[in-house]
Formats: sequence, C-alpha cells, structure tokens
Amino acid sequence: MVTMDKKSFKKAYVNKFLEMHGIELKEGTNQQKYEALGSLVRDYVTRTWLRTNKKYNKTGEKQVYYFSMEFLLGRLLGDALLNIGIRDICKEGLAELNIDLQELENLEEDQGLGNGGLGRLAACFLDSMASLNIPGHGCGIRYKYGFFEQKIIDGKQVEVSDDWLRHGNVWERRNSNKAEIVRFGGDIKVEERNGRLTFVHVNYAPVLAVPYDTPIVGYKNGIANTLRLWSAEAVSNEFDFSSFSRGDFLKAIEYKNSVESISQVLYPEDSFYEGKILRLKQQYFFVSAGIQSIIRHFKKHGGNIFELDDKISIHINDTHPTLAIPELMRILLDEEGLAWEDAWRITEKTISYTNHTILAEALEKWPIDMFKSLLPRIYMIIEEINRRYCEELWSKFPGQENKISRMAIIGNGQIRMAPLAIVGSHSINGVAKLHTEILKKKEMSDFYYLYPNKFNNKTNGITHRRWLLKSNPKLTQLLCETIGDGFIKHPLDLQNFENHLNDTSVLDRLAKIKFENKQKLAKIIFQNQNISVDPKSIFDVQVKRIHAYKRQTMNCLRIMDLYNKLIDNPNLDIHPRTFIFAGKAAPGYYLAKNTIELINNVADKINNDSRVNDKIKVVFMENYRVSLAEDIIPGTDVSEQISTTTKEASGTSNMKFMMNGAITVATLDGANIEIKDEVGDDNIIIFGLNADEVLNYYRNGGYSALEMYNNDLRIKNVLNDLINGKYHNDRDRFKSIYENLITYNDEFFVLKDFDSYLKAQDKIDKLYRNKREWQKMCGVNIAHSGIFSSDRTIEQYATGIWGSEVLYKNL
Ligand code: 26Q
Repeated sequence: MVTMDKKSFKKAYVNKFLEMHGIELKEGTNQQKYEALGSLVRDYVTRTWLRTNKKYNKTGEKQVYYFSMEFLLGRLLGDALLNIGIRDICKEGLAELNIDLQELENLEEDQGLGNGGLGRLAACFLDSMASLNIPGHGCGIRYKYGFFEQKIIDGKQVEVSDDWLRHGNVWERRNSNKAEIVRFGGDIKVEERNGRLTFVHVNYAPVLAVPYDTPIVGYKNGIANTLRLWSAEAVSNEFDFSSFSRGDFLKAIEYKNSVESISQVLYPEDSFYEGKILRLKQQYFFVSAGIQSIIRHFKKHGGNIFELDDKISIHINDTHPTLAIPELMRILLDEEGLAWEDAWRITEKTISYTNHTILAEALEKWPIDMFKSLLPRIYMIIEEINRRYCEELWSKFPGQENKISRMAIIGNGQIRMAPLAIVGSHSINGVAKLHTEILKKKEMSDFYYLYPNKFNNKTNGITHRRWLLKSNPKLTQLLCETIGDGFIKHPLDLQNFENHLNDTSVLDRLAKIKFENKQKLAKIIFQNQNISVDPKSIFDVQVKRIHAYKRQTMNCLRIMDLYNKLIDNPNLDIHPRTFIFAGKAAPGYYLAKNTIELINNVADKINNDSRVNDKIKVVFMENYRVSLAEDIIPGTDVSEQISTTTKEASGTSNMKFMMNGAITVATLDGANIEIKDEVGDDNIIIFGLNADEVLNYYRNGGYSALEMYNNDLRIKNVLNDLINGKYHNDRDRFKSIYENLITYNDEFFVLKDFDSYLKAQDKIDKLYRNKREWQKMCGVNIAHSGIFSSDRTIEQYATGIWGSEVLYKNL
C-alpha cells in the first residue's frame, strides 16, 4: 500500500512527465501521458517489490510457482492503482490537470498472452495469491505476439497478429543477469565416474532463456509477487557473425531465427491438440528455464536440496508444463547427484497438477521419435519413470494387460502427458464438482483406483478486485454503502447484501446502476459496431471462445426462431431484447468460424428489418478480450451458459456475470451447478439434459436429430433457413452447420435441448416484466457470488495442496 496525498501525486506526475518526454504536460499526447503515469506507478510498485523479495529471502517461507503456458492478464494500470490504494487520489489529481484517467487506461494494450479460461484463471490466481500474502509466482512464456486480434470483415473472422509490445511495456523488467541456458537435441554420453553412471549431454543446440519480470501487486498489503516470463534468444557466442565464413553465416542466421521462433507466438488453439514440434519446444523451453532458476535461487539462499518439497511447490496448469516432472528429475539426478528414489520422492511431493478439460481431442501426446531427438535426456528419464511405474502396475494388476497398456505413459509410439502428470504429482484436481466427479468415475477412473488420495476438487474462482471493484465501481459503491467495505477482504460477506433486498430504495439503485452500465455498453457498441441498441431492452449475452460444445449455434437458432415468430405475428408480446455475442474461433476451426459468420448474417438481416427492430437486435462485438469483457459484463441482464452438459469443465465467465447481477440461463454443467446450489432454484434458469442423460446417450445411442427435425416445426424451419438463401445468397454458406446437426446427428444435442431452451427464454421474458422480483433475483446473485472469489479457491489450493501458510483467513 502506498500512502500519499493528491498534491504530492500531482507533483510527482508532472515531474515524471517532464523527465520522460522533455516537454510540458499540456503539449503532450495522451499516449505520452499514459506512459508517464505507467512509469510513475511502476516506480511506486518497485519499492514494494523489492521489500517483498527481501522478506521472502529472509523468512524462508514456502514459495509457490504456478507454471502455465498462458497468462491472460489484460490491462494492468487500473488494477495496480486499485491494489496500491491510490486510484481515487490519482483520478482526482489527474482531473485537476484536465486529464481523464479512464482515457489513459484505455490506451494500455491488453496483455493477451492466453486463449481464454485457462489463461485468465492463471491471472486471477496471481492476483489472489498476492492479495492473500501467499508467496506465489507465475512462470510462463513472453510471447512476442499474443492471442491474435480479431477483425470481422464481410461477417467473417480475419486474424491480425497482436503486436502488443509495439509501444513497449512499462510493467516488465528484463533481467539478463538471470538468464538460463536450455539445451535441445544432441546426444547423451554415458560415463562411469566414481562408480556412478553419469549422463553427459553433448552436441546440443543451446538456447538462451531471458526472464522478463512483472510485479503482481496484492490488494493494499504491501506485497508484490513476480510473474516471470521467458524470452528465447540466441546464445551470443554461437552466432558471432564476423567470425563465420559464408556457409556458417547462413547457418548462424538460421540458428538465430529458429531460436527466436520459440517465444514468437502463442498457439491460438484451446481445445484441439496437434503434435507440433514448435509447441513441444515452447513447453520444454519455459519449464526448463523456470526450474533451473528456481533451484539456482533456492541453493543461493542456502536451501538444502533434500528439503526442496518443504520449501517449494510447483503447480502445473493443465498438462502443458508436464515436462517439469522429468526436468526436475534431471536436475536432481544429473546435477545434484541424488539417487533415483530420493529424486522421485522429492519431485512427486513438489509437483501438483490441475486438469481443465475432458475433451479427448485436447489430450496431449507426443510421437516418440520427435521427442527423443529433441529431448534425448528427458526421454531417457521418462522411459525410466514409465518402466518403474509399469512394474508397479504389473504387481497391482497381474495379467491385466489391456488395463496396463491403457494406463502406461508410453504406448502406441507416443508419450502421453496426462498419465505422466498424474504419476509425477502428489495432487490432481478438477475445476468444478461435476468435472472432478467425471474425472474420477470416467475419464481417469483407472488412475483414481490406483491413487484415490491424489484426486480432489478445487472449484474455480475469479478475482473480485478486477471483476467487481475495478469493472463495476458503481455497484461497488452501493455495496460499500449498504454492507460496508468488509467484503473487499472477505468476499463471503457479500451475503449481507441479501438483508437489504426488501429495501425498495436499494433495489431502485441496483436497477439504476444496471441501466447506467447498459447505457455505457450501448455507447461502446455504437462506437465499435455502429449499431444502436436500446438500453431499456434486455441485454442477453454470450461471450466466450466459439466452440461447438459451447453451443453458440443453439443461441443463434433460437434468435432465428424468434425472428420467424415476430414476422408471423408482429404483435407478439415480448419484452425487447438485444442479443450480444463476442468470441474468437481458432483459425483452423472451420465450424466455429462458420458460426461467427452465421451470427453476423443473422444480425445483418434482423437489424435491417424495420418490422422487428423495436423488438430485437443482434450484435457480434469484434475482438473479445479481457478489457472488452470488463465493459460487457457489468451491463448484462442475462448470462448465457449453455454448454452441452459434461463438456464445460467449469466456466468462469458464469461467475463474473452473477457477481455483476446478471441472471444465468444454464445447463447443469461445470460450475453452473455450484452457482445453482448457491442461489437456489428460483434465482437461476436451468434447462436441458442432465449429465446422466447425456452420458447415457453417448454410451448407448438412441438419439436421432432427424427425428427432432421431423417432429418440431420450429426446428425444421430454422434449419431450412440455414440452407434456403434467407441469410446468405450462397445457399451452401452454412451447410457445415446444417450437416453437423442433421447428417452427423448433432453431437452436442442442440436440437434435443432446443425446446427446453426456448422455454427457459420464455421464463426470462416473464420474470423480467416483474421489475421488483427481477431486481431481487439480481441482488441474490450478487449476494451469493462471494464464494466464487478466487481468494476462496486459492486458499483451498494453499491449504489443501501446497501446504503454504495463509496469513489472513477469509473463510
Ligand atoms: C493444447 C495442445 C496444443 C495446443 C493448445 C493446447 C491447449 C491450449 C489451451 C489446450 C487447452 C487450452 C485451454 C483450455 C481452457 O481454457 N480450458 C478452460 O479452462 C477453464 C479454467 O479452468 C474452465 O473454466 C473451462 O471450462 C475450460 O474450458
């Protein structure tokens, strides 16, 4: 926490500006003003950061390292101001200098180093660890290009590279003196030294891993943890151009390019695995650099390697950083000289793993040949892990060959990352109750039988500091006035808000705040998409990655159905609605891209049909990202969480919406179940097949999409509309969607759930008309959202998995 008054802030700011840009403030551009503010705030944070690191080194507290291929931080300025406690001073001070803080904040590029849920979860966790005084740090890759920028041209998604470092990045600090060398390729020479076999890596290609550190500031507690992102560079003496002959010169350039490509770009697929060698290089690159630097730091401060697991926890975010297991083994065996048994015990106790998906197509596996030539020593270690583990399996399950080959780490010419992660960690968790149950009973049942005590659930959460305090200041103000500000440190206290829901003046204010947030969103929609929408209409929102299992198609089909109904009956009595979509499709995912195009064409048709325009509008907002989510979520009435049951591991936007007083329309999937349990059946709209029904269909068949088509005229009509030229001159345009539903029998039960989805939407329409009841429902959702703060989640990780001390209790 930084203490200062407005006057000294203003003085410091004006000085900073002058010093940085050499001109007077009033002559500066907004970009320059943003840079000066960022730099000033960074200076404030730096002192806290230094103090925190000193404290950690002195006290020897257990350090947690969260390894993740993705950290989807978004913008940092607003958060930093909030957390160091000078946001108001800064806002007022700047206003006196005729500067609008919000305008400067909007100039910051999003740090978009993630695809979606998994990356944003990592960012929320960093915020919570810092705010709960937990020494917890992030380790990942500093991609030169983050998640692509999405443009919509002629209704279609076009990908533009995300050059987020274009204007520099005030938050990061390059630490060349803490670089590490990561070794690829080459050969392993086995030698006997003092009676012990040693493994010497020769002829390898070295890559320099340079860390860029970003401080992660806790909420008003004087703590700043570290997010360390690694950048790949050529080792300088490997390409000393002047000393090369022409042939070597070209080779040197090739080497440099291939090295730099490692941290060049984030893979934009989030649910489909492809065995690309570059992705494997990325994984080993940051994992190896990260573990080497952890051990180096640990030893420098006098750590005893046999106590590593007492002092350090390494958490892997999905299987992407699983090579942390053999890499830690390599260091303990080859560099520290430990016996296998000791190294293995320490590794298993140090590492823990979270699973985020049960989609079979997302499971990581690597071809042995590729793996072996890229990482020869790591491969040997995995072979030995597998050999010992299979021995254990043989003795536990004699004669059960099929089971053992199913469970093995190496099989079918491939290395399977999930089994490796399970065997090498002491804890495996799912991210919501249903998800964990499915892992235990179905997807990982063999492993659960073998290691029942390793499995546990940690339902996801979101940081209420960004997703309530920062993004919805008006609601925060109302909460502070009614229940006090205790909920900021103890989010469960939001429950007290329920006591105020019989007070009509509170409900009036709640409605007014929602309306103002909708006005703000309407303005942004107009600026970005050039569509005018009525803030008095229901804002019905689905924003997330575009994926068949998330069923944006079902949402779009019900809009097409409603449109048909309105044309048939212009007097149809519905409350006006605005349907808002946003989200990116993986560039190679044709069906998802086709869905975006369909939504845009439906939007075009409806928005230009004056017969229905006072009733419905459809908007697809371009380039969904963290900062846009912060604008959309506070202005939402209805939150669409409509995945096919069993497919969404948890979902986290569902939590953000409820915290901002939206009503959820949901299947009983992922964390929607916990949300329902919290708010009760009357404050959420549930529809669709339940998990048992879905699993039963997958197991035994018996579902016919064609039957649905033939027996339900509404379905028949909207499906015909996909291919009759209504939404596109080219009748084949949306054929892939049509075929997926009919020819391929609707894998995600869109048609099966359609009727109950429409009924759920009718219910919403009726509920919305009873203003008071609606406002109360919103209030109940807000009051019960505290449990979904990531502070709760992190406390559970800390006490249940990492064994770290939690200094302030929030439960
Ligand atoms: C794997 C291999 C090769 C290339 C890419 C990938 C890859 C990358 C990202 C696979 C998966 C992801 C991301 C997955 C993800 O975001 N899952 C979501 O995680 C959230 C946080 O737990 C959950 O709330 C969501 O339900 C889940 O879909």
